[in-house]
Amino acid sequence: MCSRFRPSEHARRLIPCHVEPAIREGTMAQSKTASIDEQAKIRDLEPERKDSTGTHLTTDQGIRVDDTDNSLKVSARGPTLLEDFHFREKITRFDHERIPERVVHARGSGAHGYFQVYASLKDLTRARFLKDPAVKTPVFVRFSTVVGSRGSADTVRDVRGFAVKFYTEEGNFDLVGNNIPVFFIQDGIKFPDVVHAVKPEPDREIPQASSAHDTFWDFASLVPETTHMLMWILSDRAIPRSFRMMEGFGVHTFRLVNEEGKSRFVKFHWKPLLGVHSLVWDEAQKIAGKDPDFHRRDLWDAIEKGAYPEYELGLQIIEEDEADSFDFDLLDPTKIVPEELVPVRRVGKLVLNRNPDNFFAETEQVAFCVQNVVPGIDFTDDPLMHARLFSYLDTQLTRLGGPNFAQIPINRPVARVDNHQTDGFHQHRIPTGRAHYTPNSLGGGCPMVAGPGAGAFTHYPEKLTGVKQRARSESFGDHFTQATLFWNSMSMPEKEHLVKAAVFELGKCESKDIRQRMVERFTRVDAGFGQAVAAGLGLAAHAGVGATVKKAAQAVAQKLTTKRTVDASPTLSMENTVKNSIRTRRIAILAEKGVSLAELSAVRNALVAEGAEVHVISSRLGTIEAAEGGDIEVDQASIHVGSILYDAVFVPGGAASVEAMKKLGDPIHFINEAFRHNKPIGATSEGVELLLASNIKGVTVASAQAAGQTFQADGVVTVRGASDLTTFIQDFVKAIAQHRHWNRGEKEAVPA
Ligand code: HDD
Repeated sequence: MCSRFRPSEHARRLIPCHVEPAIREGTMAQSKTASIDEQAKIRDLEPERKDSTGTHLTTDQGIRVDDTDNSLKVSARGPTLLEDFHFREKITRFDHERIPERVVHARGSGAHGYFQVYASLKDLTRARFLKDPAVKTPVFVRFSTVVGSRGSADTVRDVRGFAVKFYTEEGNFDLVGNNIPVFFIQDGIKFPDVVHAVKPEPDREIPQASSAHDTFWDFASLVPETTHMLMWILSDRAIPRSFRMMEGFGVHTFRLVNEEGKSRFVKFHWKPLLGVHSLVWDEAQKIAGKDPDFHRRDLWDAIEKGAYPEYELGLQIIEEDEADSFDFDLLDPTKIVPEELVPVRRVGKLVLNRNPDNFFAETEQVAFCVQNVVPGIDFTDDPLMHARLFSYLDTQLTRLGGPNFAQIPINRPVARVDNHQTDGFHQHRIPTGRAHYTPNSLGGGCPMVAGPGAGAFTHYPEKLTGVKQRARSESFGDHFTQATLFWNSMSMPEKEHLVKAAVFELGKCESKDIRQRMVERFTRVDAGFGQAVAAGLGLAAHAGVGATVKKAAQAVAQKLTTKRTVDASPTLSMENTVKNSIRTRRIAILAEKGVSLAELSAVRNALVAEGAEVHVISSRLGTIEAAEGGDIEVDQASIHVGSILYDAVFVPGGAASVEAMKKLGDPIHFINEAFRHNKPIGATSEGVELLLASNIKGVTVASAQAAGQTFQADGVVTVRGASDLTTFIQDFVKAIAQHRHWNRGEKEAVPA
């Protein structure tokens, strides 16, 4: 007996009379749905996991193999025989190991975890996973870069994908977002254009994983709607320190629909509990060479060590009747809703606590589809979203080889799947029975459609009228106000980084016309911004700019009187992020033979107690002898690492250790580079001498406690001859929690 769904009128007549009335009427809740807990997806994947420990090698047909190193030949030196089925199978399987990489977001890293809502959101949505705070919904998350190929470096300047698959009891919900809340284009029909422009140029396949080339900026300079997103991509948001330290955004305005059918607009946010932090561009480029897997490794290591990445889900709720109250169109994906106008309500937490068992099976085969929503979450008429509703399913057909990709273990829902979609490449199910059509009487009318009372998805009955046309709404016409808002919201160092990034990117363009057009564009965003970029490129700021800017400003002023707006949004600045913890920060201790064990240990223990990861770095691996005697284990040799792979550096005292380091290029370079990249630097006792021997800039002060000098600069913490390191440690921890010391003077003069 089928006991799940509300039958259609027609099917109802065919339902055998022994089916309960509640089912016939579609009011009975789903009965065969798996109960969901944090481990539900992990359990679901369990039968697919394969551990070959203690087994014999077999062919794909299960036949044991006697030799996998020598092909079958006519004699030891003779030709290979076609009969050798093991050889042919092994080579054939190898030949077909690769599948097409994603056309965008090819490089990514995934992790399992769970999501739990803090309190029921039943006033807002009928989505069950958002209504029950007792439920931990399993998730799989994939972070990615957009432009580069699968093997490209992690730390390139790019948008980062932040895609979350929730395996809810009502089916899969995919929130396929980015770490930037707006997009380059307003209508999905332009997606192939923007992607062709940013990908390596088609004749030379150069450059890899970079927007710094002519075709991208040619497109951008001709398409004003890109302006707001360009500001974000040139900002430090595009070079995150870690996937664990970046925000995520659903970008589009979605709908939440509650049990009563009331709809509200919603913007989805992910807020990392560690705050939002970035790299420095010079550092990011160097890391791409030294450790191209920097972000992937960081995510993997954090999860392995139990430092689980955590993000809060934030909602901006906009009542339907408020939708027109802003100075932009809510359906325009190049716009944010400033948090100062609609606060972000933090409603639940995402925790990533398990690495995949197999990269290909999970991270590569996972297929996110924007169309995957559950009852209570619905779409809006954003034209970018609509293109996505088509594109994601379509792309998986090629990438994953056919229409049964939802049956691949990582993609299959934990909720039951029953339908008449059948056959096709790689069908894994064995549907039983004769009636694979609707309506049927031979199968008891099953599976039957359900009503909302039985958990069915019913599309929000939005009223629509209109004339068919290819057009862009006039309300999508303002491409500058929010770009200017972004500029206005940045701190001074962030503005400097934006200018430098623009100069870098445009300086890589061969066409002067493109540079000039972009300078004009940036000048419309902000005259000072445009002029600074022009100066960096050796160009004149565009003539007539003053008039354009004035006109734009007038238009904004006019809007201000009628619509809700802000002229700066402090929440957009990373300067205002969480800076209260050093958890998971990587800290280098530079040491050679003769280092002070007391200082090294006291500082290391204190940093580890605060949750940091501390490495002793020396000229070679093994152990070094401390000044007090006893050996200290070296974690990394300087040949393997560099300051770019650390968040802060500490130089303990010990005269012999410091004298040795003063004669080596690596420790001096380490200090110079850390300083240049605005990183906290700590030194105790003779360790201060190493700072003085480097090129870093600051002031030297006679030490209060002992002979010699201390060194002072923003984010540089030093002490000489203190018997108690408590104050030093407190100050150093505070400096590390700041992440970077952007206002450090004269850093540009330091050779690194
Ligand atoms: Fe997209 C992948 C995010 C616009 C077409 N997109 C993809 C991924 C993310 C996003 C995170 C990687 C998913 C994964 O890890 O497998 N995309 C976005 C966001 C957009 C956006 C936040 C704007 C708001 N995308 C967009 C448009 C189109 C696509 C307008 C097409 C009309 N996106 C794709 C795709 C991809 C994809 C070609 C490549 C691989 C895949 O889908 O599964 O279909």
